[in-house]
Parts: sequence; structure tokens; C-alpha cells
Amino acid sequence: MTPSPHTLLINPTITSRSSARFPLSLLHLSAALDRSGSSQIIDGNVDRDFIGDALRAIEGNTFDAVGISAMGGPQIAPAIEVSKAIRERYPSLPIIWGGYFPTLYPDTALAAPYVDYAVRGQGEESLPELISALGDPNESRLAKIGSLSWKHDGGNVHNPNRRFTLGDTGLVLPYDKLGDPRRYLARTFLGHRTAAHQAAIGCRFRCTFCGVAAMFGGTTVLPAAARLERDLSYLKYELGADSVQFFDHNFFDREEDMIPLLEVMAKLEMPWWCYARSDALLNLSESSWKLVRKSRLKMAYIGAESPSGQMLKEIRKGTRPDQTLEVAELCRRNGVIPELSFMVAPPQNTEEETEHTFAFIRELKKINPQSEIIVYIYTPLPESSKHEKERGKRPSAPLLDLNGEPVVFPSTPEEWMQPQWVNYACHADAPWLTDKLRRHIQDFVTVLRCRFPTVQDLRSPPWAKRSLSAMAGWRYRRGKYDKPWELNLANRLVRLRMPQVSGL
Ligand code: B12
Ligand code: SF4
Repeated sequence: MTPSPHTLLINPTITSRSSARFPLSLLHLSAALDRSGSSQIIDGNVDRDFIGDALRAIEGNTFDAVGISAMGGPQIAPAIEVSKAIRERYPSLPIIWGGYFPTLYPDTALAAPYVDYAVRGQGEESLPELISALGDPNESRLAKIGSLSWKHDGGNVHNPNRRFTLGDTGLVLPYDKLGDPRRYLARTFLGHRTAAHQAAIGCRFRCTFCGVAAMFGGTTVLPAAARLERDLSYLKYELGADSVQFFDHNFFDREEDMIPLLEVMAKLEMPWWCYARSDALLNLSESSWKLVRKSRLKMAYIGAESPSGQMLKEIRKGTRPDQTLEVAELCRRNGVIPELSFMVAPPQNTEEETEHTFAFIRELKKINPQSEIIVYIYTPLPESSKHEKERGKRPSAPLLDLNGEPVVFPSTPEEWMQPQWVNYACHADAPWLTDKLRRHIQDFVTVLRCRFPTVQDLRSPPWAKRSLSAMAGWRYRRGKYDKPWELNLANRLVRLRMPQVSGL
């Protein structure tokens, strides 16, 4: 009898221990792998010596492969570091990358000598199939694994995408593989013990700039209400969670499908946060809003993106600026804080769009002063990263840098580690931004977040937030954003929280 396969799963460090949430990707993969084998999880967000621990785990076990989760941005450097360390010490152990980075950039991931396989999209089916094929590696088996990208004859083979599923093992996720799972319940503005959870997967929209559209290509699958109730009840009654942050790509789908899920939420009454769209919230009937209020939705993150109808059309957002204003008012009436994100400095009409967005944000703040605002730089995905159904359709104008030269995206993981590309992946900088505009945006954001400190910040004392808000008052009123040296100085002492970096 051949022994059942054993896989090591690693989430390289991307955030601080206090911001660590359940590593849902690895929990889902682990549940799937354990049906025909076994797996171990190392989470670099809580285990700061995750590379040393990974090497020690490999030394004491016989793993068939290592699976590493990688998201573009600050996770690439530690993903490279752990992969290199494993390759050096255990050269014959296969290394598989999965997650957003290899999904969007499979050739770039495979360009690295320490990445043997890249799994695109959901890994629950592809990974166990791959691990099983590794025991008897022949090309015809590898060629049949959906969504697998692999090296062959000096080139890369990209097997066709597989369909998305919400496969249910009938059990809750294997949280006990994380040691004490309660250490992942965090104190947030939602409650004392906030859990992270993902109920549905995907999103039925196809916004051209979005990694989710690139991964799911406009599809979504919702869970059955009984499953949601089972999962949330476990978090509430077994682990003691008192609130939930939903990582669903876009929580509110069609109203008729949402009602059974909202009924579950209304029954459990755990304050919650989710991603949503203005049109979906505006389309909810009063009876659904009643459920939403009962369920204690505290905050909805809504991609407002731009105040320009033209730009919203170009990026295929499918919502309008007037809907953004309307949803801010609707949320106010229903006691939900809208967390509205904007993308400034697009490659065309860069300065004009940015100023227009600042003016629109001020308008929103008048309608609903509680609105929280997130300002990102617009950093579109390269054409090659789009979902295969979208590639080549409606290509956007070529991206040019400040010198008018075409923007060339990195072709290796190491290049993605360079600060300018980490910033690009984090929507924090773009090659067409002048120093002057970059500073102007930073200054606007400083004035705005000092004037309106986020409710998500539990760290800074209330007196400090009040003082900063008062200090920023005259600048905000007069629109004098540039060089807010006094706020920068005060900020260094107070260190206001940045939800766009750390999440809740
Ligand atoms: C939690 C989260 C984080 C956490 C960290 C998560 C972690 N790894 O520890 C934090 C808050 C730190 C974070 C940060 C960032 N994030 Co983030 N994050 C998410 C979020 C909300 C949930 C991820 C999740 O757990 N999903 C649930 C699990 C089940 O799905 P999954 O992770 O996709 O995993 C599945 C597959 O990807 C695959 N898979 C994953 N890993 C592996 C590994 C192997 C071996 C295999 C085979 C398969 C596989 O199989 C899994 C199971 O199906 C997603 C949005 C979303 N809903 O997915 C954004 C998201 C992934 N983040 C994103 C981004 C861009 C960022 C940032 C880099 C930038 C930013 N400004 O937001 C920042 C970094 C900021 C900074 N300066 O430090 C984007 C990625 C898009 C892209 N273009 O790459 C997303 C999609 C949000 C969005 N809509 O734009 N993030
Ligand atoms: S609605 Fe949101 S999650 Fe869906 S594709 Fe658009 S930006 Fe991405």
C-alpha cells in the first residue's frame, strides 16, 4: 500500500500578529487535502520564525510537497525567502505556489527556479490531484489537472481553468490545526473577539482593474443557509466569537438569494463587516433592510472608485457616481457605516480626476460624515492577467510612464519585490505619478484621516484623535492640504491606524 500523501502548507508573513486573521486559504486547502492524505499549516502571520519552523517541520516529517500562498505586494519577499530556503536544503521537494500572485502571473511565478508548479484560482481540487500525481509523475496525469500551470520542455503549460465550486465536506474548517484558534479572534470596533469568515466565493462583476474578476471571471457561488448557520454557530458557540468580518469578495448578491442568508445573520446577531456594492444595497427592499439592521451590519466596504461616470464605464464598474452619494445617505439612515474606496491618479486626466475625487469625497462627507474613505492609486492589471474570457476584449490604452515609455511589468517574482512594484501591487504608487502629485495625494489623505479618524482605530486614545481632528479642522475647511507638517509630526506620536494596509 502506498502511504497517503503529506503536504506542508505555508502562509508567508504579510501582516502583524495583532492583525492576523484565520488563514482561510490554507484552512480550505487543508480540509481538502485531508480527505485523501494529511497536511500541516504554518502561518507566518503568527509564527514570526516561519522559515525556521518550516525547515524544522520538513526535517522531522516526510512531506510529499510544500504549498505556498502568495499575494502580490509585501507577501512576495517572504514567499521567495521561504521557497529558496526549502529548495536549498531539500532540493527534491516539490514547491507549489497558489493564490492571487500565481493566478494573475503564472509565467512570472514559474520563471523562478524554486517554483515547480503554480495553481491558478481555487486550490481545493487541483492541489490534492497534483499531490497525488507527484507520486507517479507522468505528463498525461499533470496535463489533466485543471487550473495547473507547469514547466514542460523548456516552456510553461497552462492547463484549462476548472470550474469554481463551494464543495462542502459537511464539517467546519479544521481550525484546530492552527494550535489555539482563539488567538485569531481579534479585538476590533465590531467586538472583543472578531472572527474572519468567507461564506460565498467569487463575484458576478468583471471590473477590469480587479484581481477578483481576474480570478473568477464574473462568477459567484453562494453557500446554503444551513451551511452558513453551521459555520457561524461554530465560531460563536464553540470558539466564542462575538462578531464577524466577512472576506466574501462581494457579500450582497441578488436579493432573493440573500434573504435566507440574511435571516441566518439576523438570528445570530453578530456585528459584521463585509464588501458590498452601492447598487446591491440600493436595490434591497425595506424588509431586507430590516433583516440587515437586525443582523447588526456595522460597516460595508463599497468600491466607489471614481466620481466620473465615464471612468466607471471604462473600468466596467457597473455603478454610477449618483449611486455612491445615494448609498452614503441610505447607510446613514440604516446605521451602517459606508467605507468607500476610491482610485485616484488614473493614467489619463491624472490630476483633474484626482482633484475631482477630492471634491467628491468632501460632498460625501457632508451627506454622511461617518463615511470612511480609503484612497488608493489606480493601478490596473496588465492585459495578460485578465481572466481568459476577458483578455484582448476592450483592451485599455497602453500604460505609459512619466517619460512616455510603455510600462513593462516584472517578469520574475524578484522584480515584483522591488519597492516600486510592491507599491504598485498595494495601489500605493504608479509609474505615471509626478512627485508633486504623489505628495499632494499623501497630504490630502493625511488631512482627511486626521480630520476624520477611523472608528476602526482602537489603539489611539480618544483625546489624541480629538486633538488631531481639531488641528486638521482649518486645513480641511479651507482645502489647504499641502505640507501638513504639524499633522505629520503629531501623527508620528499617535500613529493613526491605516485600514487600507492592515484591514480591520
Ligand atoms: C485577508 C486578506 C488580506 C490580509 C492578509 C491575508 C493573508 N494571506 O494572511 C491582509 C489584510 C493583510 C491583506 C493585505 C493586502 N491585500 Co488582501 N485580501 C484579503 C482578502 C480580504 C481575503 C483573502 C482570503 O482569505 N480569502 C479566502 C480564501 C479561502 O481564498 P483565497 O485566499 O483566495 O485562497 C484560495 C485560492 O486563492 C487558492 N490558494 C491560495 N493560496 C494557495 C496556496 C496553494 C499552494 C494553492 C494550491 C492554492 C492557493 O486556493 C484557496 C482556497 O480556494 C482578499 C479578498 C478576498 N475575499 O479574497 C484580499 C485580496 C487578496 N488582497 C488584495 C490585495 C491587493 C492586498 C494588498 C497587497 C494591497 C491592498 N491595498 O489591499 C494588501 C497588502 C497591504 C500592505 N501594504 O501590507 C487583493 C489581491 C488582488 C491582486 N490584484 O492581487 C484582494 C483580492 C482584494 C481585492 N479585491 O483587491 N489582504
Ligand atoms: S464588484 Fe468588486 S469584487 Fe466584484 S469585480 Fe468589481 S471590484 Fe472586483
